[in-house]
Amino acid sequence: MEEEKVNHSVEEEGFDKADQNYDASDIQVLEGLEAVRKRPGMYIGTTGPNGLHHLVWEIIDNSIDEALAGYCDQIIVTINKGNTVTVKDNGRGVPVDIVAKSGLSGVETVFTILHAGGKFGETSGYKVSGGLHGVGASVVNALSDWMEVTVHKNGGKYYIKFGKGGKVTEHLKRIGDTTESGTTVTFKPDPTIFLDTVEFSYDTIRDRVRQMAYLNRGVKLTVIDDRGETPVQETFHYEGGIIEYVKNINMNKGPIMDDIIYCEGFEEVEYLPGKSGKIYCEAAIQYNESYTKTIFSFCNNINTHEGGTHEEGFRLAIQRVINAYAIEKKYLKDGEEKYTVDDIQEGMTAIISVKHPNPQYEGQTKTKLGNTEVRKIVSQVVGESLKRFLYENPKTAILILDKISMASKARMAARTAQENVRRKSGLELTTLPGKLADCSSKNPEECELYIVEGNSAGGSAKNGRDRDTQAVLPLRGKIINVEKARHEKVFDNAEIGNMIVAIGGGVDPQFDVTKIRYHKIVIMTDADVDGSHIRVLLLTFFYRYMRDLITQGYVYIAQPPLYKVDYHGKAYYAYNDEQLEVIKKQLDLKPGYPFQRYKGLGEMDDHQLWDTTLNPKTRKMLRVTLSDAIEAEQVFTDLMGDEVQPRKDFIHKNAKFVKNLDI
Ligand code: TSJ
Repeated sequence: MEEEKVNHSVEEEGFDKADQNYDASDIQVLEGLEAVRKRPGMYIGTTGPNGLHHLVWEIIDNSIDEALAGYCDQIIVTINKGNTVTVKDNGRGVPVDIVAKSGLSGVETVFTILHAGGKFGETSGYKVSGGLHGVGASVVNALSDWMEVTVHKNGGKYYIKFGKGGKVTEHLKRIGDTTESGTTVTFKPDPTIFLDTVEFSYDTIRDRVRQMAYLNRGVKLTVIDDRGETPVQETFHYEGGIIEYVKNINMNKGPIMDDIIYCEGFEEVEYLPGKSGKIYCEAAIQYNESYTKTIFSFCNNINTHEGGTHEEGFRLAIQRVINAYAIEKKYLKDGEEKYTVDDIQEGMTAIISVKHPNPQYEGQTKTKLGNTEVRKIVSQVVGESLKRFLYENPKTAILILDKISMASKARMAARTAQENVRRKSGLELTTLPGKLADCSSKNPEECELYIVEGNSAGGSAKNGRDRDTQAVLPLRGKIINVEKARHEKVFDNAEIGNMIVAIGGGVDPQFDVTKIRYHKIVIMTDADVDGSHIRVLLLTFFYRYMRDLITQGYVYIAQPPLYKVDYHGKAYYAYNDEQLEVIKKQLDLKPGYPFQRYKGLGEMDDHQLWDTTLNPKTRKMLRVTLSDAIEAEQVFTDLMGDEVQPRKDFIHKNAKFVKNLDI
């Protein structure tokens, strides 16, 4: 009962109070590690694969903090045989002497006492980083089967080991001499906590480690997978930091300039009464020849998906500086409409990264930066650097201003055209397309829209579906590649227009996910190269023009079977090669017994389509929830870009893309 109360108070008081009391030298005991084990979700969001990997991020963050403090430039992350993880850095080493407040050694304090501010949600929303050490290591310890720490410091090598749940099993002792310094931590996640899986994903860890290398320039990060026959190893080290990040994103997008506009600055602010700290701000910008914007923002190395005050400051700056420059250089004449932020961001790739001692996160997924003081700082830093860049690089400035001016003209032309069309035809944007076979239910929660490749499959789907809740929109041929087309062209495309009207939520930046008419949008394409191409085109369209549809998990990929075996008048379906083998075995079929390999959806009749792909009771579907827009960006870039090499890898990457989806 006592413990219940402790838990409760932590939930009630939450972050604000904990934060006010927190100080690097004033470590507070809030509750025992037992509380973490009781409610792991409160600390790491989930006990699924995301939560499992959170453990690794928590440990790496400590080494990154040491690097940001200027004492560490190398971090090695190893996935060992047996699915343990080791993080090693060459920093100063976690302090080993006794901490007055706890009466324990520094190491033991960091690993056994739950620190204020260490509470973080699924989104890593509440993360205090940048100089405040030890945050989260105790949470990892609490959720580990065992954990060991080696510290090299002041000529001595120290060792401590913890058992299940973080209890000390071998106290800190000096086990030898050393000339090095640094911290090495190894842990094994507790399988009684992580019931789904305790297997680490190399790709997931590699992607995050690479991102950390981009966001923290100069730090050399290595990731090693030691589980296989031959070890796999990659090292990431970017002296240019986010400059190289932007270059990488633009690699296949056709940059229109060689340089990157780099902005940097910091300001000391009183973020709470009596508490001051430095807020660092960095941004890197480069234009490419596409018509889409690719802007990612971070606070304390966390991707702020929902934007926030740093992005607002960025927008204020680019709008102010670009318009002032355009007026001065006579791009804009007296009385002409100013460039909008959308005009300026067309074809812009940018990374915005701030580091804040006391970040406040808001929004549905707690990934929106809320600190109001950040707006002005980012606006000033970006404003000054951008202005300087334009004056120092007049040739590049012309390329940029030409691009923006074209975007602006196109926007005005599109607006006029749209108004004309609407006036002339009296067309209401709500008229549902004729090709759509809608469902009778008007309750979006139970409604599904099948977007089906090809007319014949569309016909089978229309006949085979449940008319109450399942709507079918057949697609004729390929849809436009939105990555390479102007906005007006995109909206001219009939297939796209049909989808927009059918789905009913409009398009970004005004897309309103609360207005969509179906809560499941199911992409149904053939299991061949064309099918996967169409699928990627559709996903790209949703990603660019209805992003919330994807981020909130409304998009699915139908899984039609690949094989059918007819046996004694019954049909057996297999969705992959393994299943086909199982069926052959179970039916005890002789080698050479015929089976059908479906080349397209069109080969199935209504009933077969219903049985295998449409019937909610028996079908299988993949849910598309891109948790990391940045990874998606790389995949889309590779797939959709002009470069030949990435295209060659099309099938391969497409497989990776689907794997990247949370299923
Ligand atoms: F969190 C952790 F304990 F698990 C952990 C901490 C894990 C790893 C891999 C590295 C670290 C870590 C901590 N690396 N470097 C440090 N540095 C300190 O803790 C440290 C050392 C000296 C001083 C000082 O003021 O002298 C201050 C700090 C924060």
